[in-house]
Amino acid sequence: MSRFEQYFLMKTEDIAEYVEEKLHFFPADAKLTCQEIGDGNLNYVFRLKDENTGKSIIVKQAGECLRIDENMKLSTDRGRIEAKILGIQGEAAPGLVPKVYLYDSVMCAMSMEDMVGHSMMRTALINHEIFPLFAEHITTFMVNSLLLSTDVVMGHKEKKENVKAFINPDLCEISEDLVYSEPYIDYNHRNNVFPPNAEFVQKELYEDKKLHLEAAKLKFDFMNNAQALIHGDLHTGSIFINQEHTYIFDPEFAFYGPMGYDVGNIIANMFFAWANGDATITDPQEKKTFCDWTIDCIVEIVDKFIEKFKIVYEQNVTDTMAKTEGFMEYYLGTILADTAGVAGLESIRRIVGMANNKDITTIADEEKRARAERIIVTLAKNYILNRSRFVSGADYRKAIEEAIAAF
Ligand code: SR1
Ligand code: MG
Repeated sequence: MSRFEQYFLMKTEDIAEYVEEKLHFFPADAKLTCQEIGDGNLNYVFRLKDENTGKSIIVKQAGECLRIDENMKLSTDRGRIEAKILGIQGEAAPGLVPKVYLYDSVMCAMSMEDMVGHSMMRTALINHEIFPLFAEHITTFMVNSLLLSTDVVMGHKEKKENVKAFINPDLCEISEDLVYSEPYIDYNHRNNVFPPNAEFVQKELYEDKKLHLEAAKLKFDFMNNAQALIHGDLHTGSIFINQEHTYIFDPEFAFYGPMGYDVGNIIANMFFAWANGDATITDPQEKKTFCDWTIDCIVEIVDKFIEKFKIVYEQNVTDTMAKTEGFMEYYLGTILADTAGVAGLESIRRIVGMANNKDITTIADEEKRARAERIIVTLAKNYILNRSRFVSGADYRKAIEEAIAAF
C-alpha cells in the first residue's frame, strides 16, 4: 500500500516520492531537490526541482490547523475548492492563473505549475518595484472571472450548482470574524494594535458606533449576497508578477459572494504599498515615482474595471431582465459601493486585526508607522461611511489625497 493513501502532513523529504508516484513529472535521472517556500498563514507549499533541467513543480498541502495558530482548526476541503476554482478562473481569464496538474483529495494536496520568473507581488512592492501592466491584468482577471460566474451570464440552475459546490464555511467564518467583526469589537482578544496608536484605535474604531453599523451592513452583504464566484483573498500575497505578466493564485477563500470583495481587497492592498513607500523610501524622487504609481494604479484599476465590466456585460448578458435599460448601471453601482466598503474593511483589519501585513509591520520607524496607520484608517473610514460616493478612479484619488493631507 502506498504511503499516500492516508492523510498526513508531508515534509520536504516526502515530496519527491509523492510527485514520482502521483504524476511522473520528472525524467528517471532527475536530480530532485525540495524546499518549503510557503509564508502564508494556512498551508504548506513546496517547490520540487530537477537540478539537471531546472524543471519544477509546486505542491501545496492543506494542514488541519492554521500555521499561525495551531488551535484554529480548518476544513481541508479548502484544497478541493481551490483546485476547482483555478480551473474555472483559468477558462474565464486564460493565462492569468497557474495550471493545476492534480488535486489529491486524500492528501489534500494540489500539484501545480511553478510560476517561474515571477515574484510574490507583496515582496516586490516592499522592494518598491513598479508594475505598469498590473492594472490591465488584474482588471481583466476580475471582470472576467467575476462577471461570467453571475446570474447575469450563467444559467441560473447551473449557477446554483456552483453556489453549492463552493460552500466554504470555515474560510468564510475567518473573514466574517477577522474582516467584518473583530476590528470593531475585539471579542476574541486577538487583535494586534500598534501601541502608539492604541488611543487612536480606541476612539476611531472601537468607539465609533456609526462605523460599526456600516460594517455590520457590509458583513451581512458578504454572507448573503451570492453574486459571483469570488477569489475571496485577493491581496498582493496572492499574486505572482513580473514586468510582462501576472498570475493570480491561492483562491482557497473562494465562495459565491459580493464581487466588490475582490476589487476592494486589491485597492486596499495597493494603498499599503503606498504607505510602505512613503514611510521607508529615503530618496525623494524615488519616493515620488513609486508612491505616485501606486495611487495611479488604484485609479486605473477602478476606471478599467468599470470600462471592461460594461463591455463584458453587454457581450455576455443572457438574463432577460438584466438586459432592461438601466439595470447594468444599477448593478454596477452596487458593486462599486461594495468595493469601496470592502477597501475600507480590508484596510482596517490589516492594521488592527490578527492578520497584519508586512508592508506596514516592516516600517521600522515608529512615528512613521503610526502616521501610515492613521492615514490608512482615516481613508478606510471614508471608504466605508461614504461608499456610494466612490464611483470612479478620481473619487479614490481625491479621498487618498485628503487622507494624506490630514496627517
Ligand atoms: C487566520 S488566516 C488569516 C488571514 O490569512 C489569509 O490570507 C486571509 O487573508 C485570512 O484572513
Ligand atoms: Mg492565502
